[in-house]
Formats: sequence, C-alpha cells, structure tokens
Amino acid sequence: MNITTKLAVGLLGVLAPGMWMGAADAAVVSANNSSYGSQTAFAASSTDLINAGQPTLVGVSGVYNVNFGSANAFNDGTASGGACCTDVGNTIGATFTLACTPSIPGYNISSIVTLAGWDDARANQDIQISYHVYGEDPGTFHTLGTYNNSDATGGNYSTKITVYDSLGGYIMSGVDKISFAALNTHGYGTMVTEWDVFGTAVPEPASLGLLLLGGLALLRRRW
Ligand SMILES: [Ca+2]
Repeated sequence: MNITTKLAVGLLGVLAPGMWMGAADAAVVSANNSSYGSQTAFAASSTDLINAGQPTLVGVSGVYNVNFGSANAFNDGTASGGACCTDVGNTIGATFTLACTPSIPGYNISSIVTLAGWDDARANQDIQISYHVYGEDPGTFHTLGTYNNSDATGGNYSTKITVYDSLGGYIMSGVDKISFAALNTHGYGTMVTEWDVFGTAVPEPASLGLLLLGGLALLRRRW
C-alpha cells in the first residue's frame, strides 16, 4: 500500500467509520441473554453515554406510564433496586438527550444494552429504540428497531438484549437523542432495570479540517 492509498484509507476510517464498515455487509443485530434464579444477573454500566451524572447526558424527558418503581432505574448505573415498571399491557418510555455543541455534532453509537428483571413474566422485554440526529428537524426521529426477549417463564429472571453492529461498526451516527419504549406487546409489562448506550463523540469539524489540511500537504509533498 503506497502512501496515497494509506492516506485515503486513513481518512475514510476517520471521516465515516459507519460507512466504511457498511461497505461490506454490516447490519444492526441483537443478542439475547437470560438467567433464571436472579433478577440482577447482568451488570449495568455506570459510565455509558446516558448514565445519570455523566457529562454526556444533558437530560431525560418524555418519561411516561411509570406506574411503580422509579424512572431513575432507567439509567442509575445499577441493575438492582428501583426497577421501573408499567402495568400489564402498557408502554413505558423515555428520551435521553446527549450533550452536543457545534464542536460535538452528535455521537456515533456502537451498542445498546437493555436489562430487565423480576419474579414473573415482566422480566421480559419488547423494546423499541429510536433516535434523533443532531441538526435535523426537532420532530424527526428514526426507528432503529424493536427487540424482544421473552425467555422469562416465571420465577426470578433476568433478561438482557444487546444491539450492535455485525462488523463492529456503528449502529447509529450523529445522534443527539435516543428514545426507548417498552412496548409490552407480550401483554405483561416490563420491569426495566437499566438502559445503557455506548459510543463516542463525532470528531469535531475543526479536527477534521486540520486532518484534511495535513493530508493535502502530505500529498503535495509526495507529488
Ligand atoms: Ca447505565
């Protein structure tokens, strides 16, 4: 690989990692885990992008249908205590806003983990995830997908859903808001114990500009 090719590959990797990975057969996929005997078998992250107290989280809005427990359970960094629940058949949800500025125009999201736990079928999950892209019309939300884990059959259970890119890239790019809705189409309700979002800030335009200038200077010297 000559220097020009290396530079082109490097710039592609920085400018559009999601597109770069998407050049093959990248796909948003999910994996389910479940554990009988415990309501808290899977650890929650306390340092993910939407966790309470993280500088990347601006606020939580649109919390609805929290019939008992606390909406704090969505992002308190633990999978125990304060589980947030809705009654049979209802939907619960919330929207998390990430800290964005012109120099941080959104976040590239690599994975999302949703946890639930209880002593009946409300440990099951039926989660719809949608997102807003920084700079787009405020009312425009894109649906990532709906993900289901119905492994709980009674007794203490924990369920986990992991949503990720099949090639290790990003599942969403330039995101400034993420919404979760526990649809509960399975007819029970859901005891949510945590929603975790992992990713990194989009490279700021100033840094990209400097990188491009450096690359152009290198090419000019080469030629
Ligand atoms: Ca968390």
